[in-house]
Amino acid sequence: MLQTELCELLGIDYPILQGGMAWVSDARLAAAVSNGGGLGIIGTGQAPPDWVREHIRAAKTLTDRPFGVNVMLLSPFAEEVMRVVVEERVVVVTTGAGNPGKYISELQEVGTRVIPVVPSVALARRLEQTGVNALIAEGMESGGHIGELTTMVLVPQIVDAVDIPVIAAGGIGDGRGIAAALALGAAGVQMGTRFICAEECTVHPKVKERILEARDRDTVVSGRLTGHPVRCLRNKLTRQFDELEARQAPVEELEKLGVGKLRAAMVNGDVEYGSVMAGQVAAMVREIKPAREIIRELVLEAREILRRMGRTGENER
Ligand code: TUI
Repeated sequence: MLQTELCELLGIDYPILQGGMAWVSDARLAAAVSNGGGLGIIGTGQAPPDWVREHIRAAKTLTDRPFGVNVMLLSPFAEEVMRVVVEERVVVVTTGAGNPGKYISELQEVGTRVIPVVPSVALARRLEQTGVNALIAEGMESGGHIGELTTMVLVPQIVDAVDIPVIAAGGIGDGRGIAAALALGAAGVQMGTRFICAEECTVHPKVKERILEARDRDTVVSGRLTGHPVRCLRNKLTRQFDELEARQAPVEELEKLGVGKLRAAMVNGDVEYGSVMAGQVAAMVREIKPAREIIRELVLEAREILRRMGRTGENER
C-alpha cells in the first residue's frame, strides 16, 4: 500500500529518503537506510572530493542497494564533488542550496537520477523543464538551510505545477507525517532529523541526546539577514546570533560567527557553541534505534493510517 512510482524510479522498497546531512549522514548511515528498504543519502556539505569518493566506495561495500549523494551547491567543492559522483556512477544525486541546472545533463548521461531540493513553485517549474527526474519540496520545518514556505502549503502547489514525482520534506517525523504527505499528492518523503537518532548514525552522541530532549519550540531560525536562514536547536550559539541580529550587525560578522560551527556540534559534540541543525520534528524523536527498525515502524504506522482512512471512505459511501 505504500509503494509509489518513486519506488520503481529509484529501485527501493519504500518511498522514504534519508535527507543528506553534512557531517551527519556518512556511508554508514546511508547504507543502513538503504539496507532497510529506503534510500540512504551521503551528505557532502563542504567536504572535499576525496572524502566524498571514500564514502561512496565505503557505502558500496556496505550495501548492494541503491543509495544517493547530496551535493550542497554553496560548497566551494561543488563542481569537483559532481565530477566524483559522475565517475563513481552514483544512482541518485540530490542537490540543495541552489540551482543544479548546469550539472543535470552530465549526470543523466551516466544514468544518475537527479532530484533537486526546491523551496518554491517557480524553481520547481524551471527545473522540470531541464529534465530532472523528481523534485524534493522542502518546507521550513526542516533543519539546516531553509526556504520560507511550510511543507503543508509548498507540497500541494508544486504537485499541481509539475508532472514529475514530488517528494515532501520538512516536518515529517513519523508514519502520520508520511500519510499526510501522500494525501498532499507527494510520491514519497524525505526525513533527516529522525535518522540522526538511528543507531548507525555516527554523529556525536551529545547531538542525539539533545534531539531526544528537545521540546516543541526548541528550534530557532538564525541568519535571516544573511540570506541563508538556518534552523538549529536553541543554544548559546543561537543566542549569539540573536544578539548580532538585534543590533543589526554587518552580514560579514554573522557569517564569521557561523564558520566551522556545524562540524563543532556534529563531530566534536559541542552542543552549546556549535550549530545543532535539526528540524521541528526533533521534539517527536524519542528513541535511538537501528535504521531498519525506524523504517519498519514508519511503514507500519503509515500503512495503518491509510488503511483506516480508506475504510472510512468506504463506510461513507
Ligand atoms: O540545503 C539544504 N539544507 C542545508 S545545506 C546546509 S550547509 C550550509 N552551509 C552554508 C550555508 C548554508 C547552509 C545545511 N542545511 N536544504 C535544501 C534546500 N535547498 N533548502 C533550501 C534550498 C534552496 C534554496 C535556494 C534550493 C534552491 C535555491 O535556489 C535559489 C536559486 O538559485 O534559484
